[in-house]
Amino acid sequence: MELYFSYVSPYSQKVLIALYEKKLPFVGKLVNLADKADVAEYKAIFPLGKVPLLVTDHRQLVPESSIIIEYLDEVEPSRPLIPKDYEQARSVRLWDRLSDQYLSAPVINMLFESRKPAGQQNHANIERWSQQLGTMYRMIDDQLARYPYLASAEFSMADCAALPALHYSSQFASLKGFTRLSAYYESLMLRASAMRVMDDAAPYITAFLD
Ligand SMILES: N[C@@H](CCC(=O)N[C@@H](CS)C(=O)NCC(=O)O)C(=O)O
Repeated sequence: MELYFSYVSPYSQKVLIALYEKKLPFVGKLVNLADKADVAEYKAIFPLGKVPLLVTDHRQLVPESSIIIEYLDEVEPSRPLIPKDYEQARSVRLWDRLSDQYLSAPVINMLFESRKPAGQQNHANIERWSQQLGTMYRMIDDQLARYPYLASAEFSMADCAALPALHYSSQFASLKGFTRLSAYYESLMLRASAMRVMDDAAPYITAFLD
């Protein structure tokens, strides 16, 4: 398997965490989203130009982080990231989607906004995205009263999605005051998969934010 990815992309980080959790070997193909030639070359493979993208051993293209993780569960079912039980799987898919849509999406917007000179930043948008993050923090904190992980009793795809987003969002909107969420974030960050991804990503993130 090959994975086209960017270390800066939370959706890529989500899939990297899943690959390391499942201990699946893969060939990493870094895409520099800031380099026009690199992006043009990548778009020849995947015209939408979005990372991550998995290329299977049969040369099938599997885009979209959640669809990639569904595929990984087929390849290596013994450490499932999407439970077999329907109700649990639905909860995992829901919290995966909420994390992607309402944590990762505003966080990416905030990241790009923070790179603009102070005078050119759109404060109304920053306020809107911050409020969205605050709402998600409240919802996740409440949800964590049910399970030790975001969507079920076991680590799942929902946690793979939430962690990279929280890693970024905590720089913009403090987790303080959200006791369960803070403890959850800290415990996830101690997982070998997460430490590896965040350590590898750190220099790329620093360069991106510079
Ligand atoms: N829904 C997609 C989102 C992928 C996505 O938006 N990736 C961003 C990086 S975070 C990207 O490739 N952006 C490049 C572009 O839009 O040209 C997923 O879950 O994989």
